[in-house]
Amino acid sequence: MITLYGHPISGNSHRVANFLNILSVEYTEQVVDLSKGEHKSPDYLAINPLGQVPSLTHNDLALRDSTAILIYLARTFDKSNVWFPQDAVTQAKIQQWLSVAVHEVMEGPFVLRAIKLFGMPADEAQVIGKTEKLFNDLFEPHLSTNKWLVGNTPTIADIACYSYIARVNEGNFSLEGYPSIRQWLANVESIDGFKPMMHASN
Ligand SMILES: N[C@@H](CCC(=O)N[C@@H](CS)C(=O)NCC(=O)O)C(=O)O
Repeated sequence: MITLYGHPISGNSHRVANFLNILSVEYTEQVVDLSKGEHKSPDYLAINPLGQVPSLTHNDLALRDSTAILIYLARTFDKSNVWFPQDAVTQAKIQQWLSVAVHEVMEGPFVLRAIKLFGMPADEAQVIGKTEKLFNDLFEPHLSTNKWLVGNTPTIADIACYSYIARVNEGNFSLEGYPSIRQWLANVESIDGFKPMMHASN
């Protein structure tokens, strides 16, 4: 049995929920109420000592970190190996984007949204600069000539990078000047089984 411990407005949780849906894997969703501090309760810390969402349990296995969980799900349930192909070059290219998903995407789009939604203390002008640099130097040029982040079909790189970029508008950042990023978001949204991420205002 698979349980996803997450929160509906957490993009890290959405990455995993979205991929479970796309793979048609049955799972139970357990909401961890961050506003009530449930992620720091002894019961939850026994699953994830970092006290973060998401975590995933599969029978006796407990995993933390959204991108590690994506790799586990791809290896375990994607028998065709299209979401995380096995050759070295493709895996390395996917890892480049998983790293961007947990570093640059978090330092830019995630923080912009967290400033607006939760009042996270941060230098907003600096975070806008990081987001613009990430989009101008990496995502927009790459996606102007590529439909997907790696190769000719979607991979876990697309799933990992999607959620916070799709909701960067909730950080008052417009994607108006980034047509290739907007097209890529639409491409991800057209994948069979795609699960939308809840809007923070819902
Ligand atoms: N590297 C982790 C980051 C997880 C993370 O930062 N989750 C946030 C919610 S989106 C969280 O639980 N924050 C609460 C805390 O760190 O105390 C992942 O990719 O899953």
